[in-house]
Amino acid sequence: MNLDELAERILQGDRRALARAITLVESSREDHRAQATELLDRLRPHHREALRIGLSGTPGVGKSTFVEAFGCMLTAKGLKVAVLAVDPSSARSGGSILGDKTRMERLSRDRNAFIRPSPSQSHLGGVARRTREAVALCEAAGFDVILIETVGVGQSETVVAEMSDLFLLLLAPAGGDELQGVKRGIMEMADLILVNKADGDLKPAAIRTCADYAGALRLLRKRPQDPEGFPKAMTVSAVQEEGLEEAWAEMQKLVEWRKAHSFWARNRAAQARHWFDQEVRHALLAKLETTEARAAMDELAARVAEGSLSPAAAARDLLAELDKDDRAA
Ligand SMILES: Nc1nc2c(ncn2[C@@H]2O[C@H](COP(=O)(O)OP(=O)(O)O)[C@@H](O)[C@H]2O)c(=O)[nH]1
Ligand SMILES: [Mg+2]
Repeated sequence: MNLDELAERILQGDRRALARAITLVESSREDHRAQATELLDRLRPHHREALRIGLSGTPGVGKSTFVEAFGCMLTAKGLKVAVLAVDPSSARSGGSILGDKTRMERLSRDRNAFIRPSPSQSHLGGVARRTREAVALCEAAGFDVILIETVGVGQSETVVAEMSDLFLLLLAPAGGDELQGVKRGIMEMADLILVNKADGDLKPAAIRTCADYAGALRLLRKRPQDPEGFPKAMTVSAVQEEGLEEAWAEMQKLVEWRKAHSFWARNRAAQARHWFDQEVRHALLAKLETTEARAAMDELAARVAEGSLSPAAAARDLLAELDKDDRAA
C-alpha cells in the first residue's frame, strides 16, 4: 500500500490502515521514519481533532477496568474511542496494556473502539514520540476521544500530560486517613482526581479519600486554565459503573470552558512548541550516537584524561568535527 492509499484509508476510518500506520510510526528504521513523517504531513491539513484524555494511576488502582467501563459508556453515546498507552516499563514487564486487553474484552470487541498496546521498547523519549504520532493518526481516522493511559512511574505522567487536553488521576481508597504518596507535581497536573472502587466495603474509605484530596486540591495554587471548582475530586466505581456519567459531565464542562476562554487552543499550541523543542534536542543528541562520533569522542576523551587537552577545547573540537560531517553529508 502506498502512502496516498494509506492516508486515504485512514481518513475513511479504516482500522486496519490505522493499525498499519501506527506500526509505521513505531518503527525506528530510517526509511520508515521518513514515510511516517510524510504520512503525518498528508493527514495534517484535514485538521481533525479529538478530545485527548490522559489517565494515570499506580498499578492496581483500576485503570484498565475504568478504561473499559468509561470507553464502553462513550461508545454507547455514539462516540469513537481510541485507547493508547505510554508504558516505559513494558520492555521489562512484557507490556501492561497487553495483558489488559483481556480486562478490556468488551471494549476490544466494540466496533467504535480501537485499542493499541504500548510499543515495547526502550526509552521514554521514543515512546513519547510514537504515542504522539499515534494520537495524530487516531485523530485523522475520526476518533472523538483518545484515552492515553500510563502507569504512575517516573516521568511518564508528565509525558502524557504534555500530549493531553485533560489529565485524570485515578486513585484507590486509602487505608488510613493519610494521603497516598501522590507527588505534588502529579497533583498539580491533574484536572480531575477520580477515587475508584467506591463500592461495597470500600465505599466509606473512598468517600474519605476523596474528601482528603478535595482539600489538598484547594491548597494548590490556582491555575489560570481552570474555572471555579476545578481541579475536582470525585468518587467512581469502574466495576459498578457508577459516577462515570458524572465524571464525563465534569470533563465536558471543563473542556467547554477552556474552549470558550481560549485555553484549549493555547494549550495545544504550547504543547506543539514543547514537542518541537524535544524533537530538536533528540535529533542533536542522536548525532552523538553514530559510530564516527563515538570514536571521535573516545579519542578526545583519552586526551582530556591524560591532560593534553582541556575539556572545553575537546568539546569545541568535537562539535567542529560534527559540523564538518554535516556539511559533507
Ligand atoms: N471493588 C472494585 N474493584 C475494582 C474496581 N476497579 C478495578 N477493580 C479491581 O482492581 C484490580 C486492578 O484493576 P485493573 O483495572 O487491572 O488496574 P490497573 O492496574 O490500574 O489497570 C482488579 O482486581 C479489579 O477488578 C472498582 O471500581 N471497584
Ligand atoms: Mg492496567
